Amino acid sequence: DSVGNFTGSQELRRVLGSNGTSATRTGTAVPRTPSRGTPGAAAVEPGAAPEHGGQGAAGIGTHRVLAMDVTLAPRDPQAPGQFGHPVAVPEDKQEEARSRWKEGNFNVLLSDLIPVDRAIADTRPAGCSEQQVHDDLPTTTVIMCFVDEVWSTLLRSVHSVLSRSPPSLLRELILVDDFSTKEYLKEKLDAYMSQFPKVKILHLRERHGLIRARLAGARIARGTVLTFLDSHVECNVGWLEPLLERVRLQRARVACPVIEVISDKDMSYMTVDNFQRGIFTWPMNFGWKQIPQEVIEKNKLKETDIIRCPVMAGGLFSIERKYFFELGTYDSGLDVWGGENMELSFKVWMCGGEIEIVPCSRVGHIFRNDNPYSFPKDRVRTVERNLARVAEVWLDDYKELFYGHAYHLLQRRPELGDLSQQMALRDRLQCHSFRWYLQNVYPDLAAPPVKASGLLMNVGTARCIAVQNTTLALQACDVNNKAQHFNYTWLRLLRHGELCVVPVGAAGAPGLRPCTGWESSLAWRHSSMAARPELAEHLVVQHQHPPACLLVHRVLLALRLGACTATDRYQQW
Ligand code: LR7
Ligand code: MN
Repeated sequence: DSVGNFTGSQELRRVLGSNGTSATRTGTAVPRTPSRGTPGAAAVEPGAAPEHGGQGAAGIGTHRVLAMDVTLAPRDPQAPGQFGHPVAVPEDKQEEARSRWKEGNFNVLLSDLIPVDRAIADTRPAGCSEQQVHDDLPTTTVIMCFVDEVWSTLLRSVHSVLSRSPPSLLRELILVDDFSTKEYLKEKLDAYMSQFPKVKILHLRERHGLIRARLAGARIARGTVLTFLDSHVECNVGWLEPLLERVRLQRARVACPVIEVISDKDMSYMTVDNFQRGIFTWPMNFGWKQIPQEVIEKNKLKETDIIRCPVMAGGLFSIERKYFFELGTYDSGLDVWGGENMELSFKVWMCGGEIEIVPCSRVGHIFRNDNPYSFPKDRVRTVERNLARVAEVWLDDYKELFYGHAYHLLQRRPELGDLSQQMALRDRLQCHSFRWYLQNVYPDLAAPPVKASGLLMNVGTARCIAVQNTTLALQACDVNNKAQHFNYTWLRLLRHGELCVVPVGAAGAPGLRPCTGWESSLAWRHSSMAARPELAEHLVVQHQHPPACLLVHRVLLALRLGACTATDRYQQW
């Protein structure tokens, strides 16, 4: 059962091909009637105790997933949005719908229109309702953080948890109010939730950001397992048992549901493609990537098979509470939003755990284009700083790839705060290297150690730069000559062994100096990759003002640094 596998059950070591990735989900409309009838999981009244397959107190056995399910008998079958169907904005409400959009960055008017306990189609793959789970599944505390969430959407999230989770497994549902400003999220929310003894509300007295807000919830949780959810979700029938089953079987494991799509426009509930892994691309952008069709066929993967993921989306997952704390929870130095899913994913895998998607567990989520709440500081800088913290602690030398793909970070490195505790934690847990992670968990990630390597050929003279002792010379190009071989690193250094090309060396011309790692004054920008196409192929020293270019002097035929001139072939490399 190697960790390089896509799934928990199949032998798969290599990744074939690669498809496009994306973090913005596109859904497929589900059948208009909840046709995938679940003979075994008939409607059960909320509040009724789940039946446990005839097992007495004497022995622990398994039973079928007997999820609580209001889907087949909704309160008001005629209500708009029932069964997850799309809803249209009434003609006379168009203007109102538009103006209310910004309350949540989705169609808030429609959310208010549809029942808070609507039914949705059972989108689980065939076979899920027949699966067995243990009788002694651990209990869970569901933790839902929110800041200024839309009232009806928050209620629908809560109702879906309460009505589709077996009461015996749901220890409590903790709502963490991250210092919301909306009046309705104060006494009115407390009053509404007081009818559900399992719901606890924690009103934070200052804005914590979702990362520290989750931690505040986790600290008071009493369930064996923590299950985190966003506050604009709808849990589908049978969502909880398979997650808890996977954690029960292996405590060092994070179990994630398939995240389905609640349309921000018409509030319909849509299913998504199967066989998708959670992955990231540089500079640490989360996305989903389809397992290649030939891999699915060759290994006879089934839609219900567990899918192992290099990283998780971040919002929806179950993790054993004690294990979460053993891992040091999140880096609490992460601010507001972003990057914490990368941090926990790397930590889990590199320190002996695993992350998987459980296809029989499905939860809808409203995907939207922008955060509907304010960031205490600049949004982009907050996320970049979080990611840089993660890179510094977990990526080893590969952090250069992160910085190299976020070029501007090379020029203005974010102030990262103290990382010593995170470093010490990684030491204490004796975690694997990032190289191990790449080889064993995410072998299909392109992570070349340098951006480019080879000869530095001047276009105007067709001659190449060579290292002669400790100076630079121009020579006839020769690929077999090691002295002409350079690496162009992710930190934009032109490197030959331990030596770096510096803009101005001892002789006032470009020269060589021992590299010292991070040194933006030695960085060369190869501008074919830049926003100035007129400087295509130039090697530009960015930190000089005005920027200077590496060139071959037309008369002396020697290396110089000079004013950048577009289309000058003596400046092209
Ligand atoms: O300061 C904040 N305080 C909060 O309590 C900011 C947010 N929040 C709450 C917020 O109300 C929401 O319930 O935290 C939750 C997540 O915030 P969203 O919904 O704005 O985040 P998202 O869905 O756009 O982003 C995804 O990435 C985040 C990175 O930090 C979190 O991990 C989210 O939980 C995560 N959501 C998902 O994984 C659902 C699938 C989306 C994807 C990919
Ligand atoms: Mn969300």
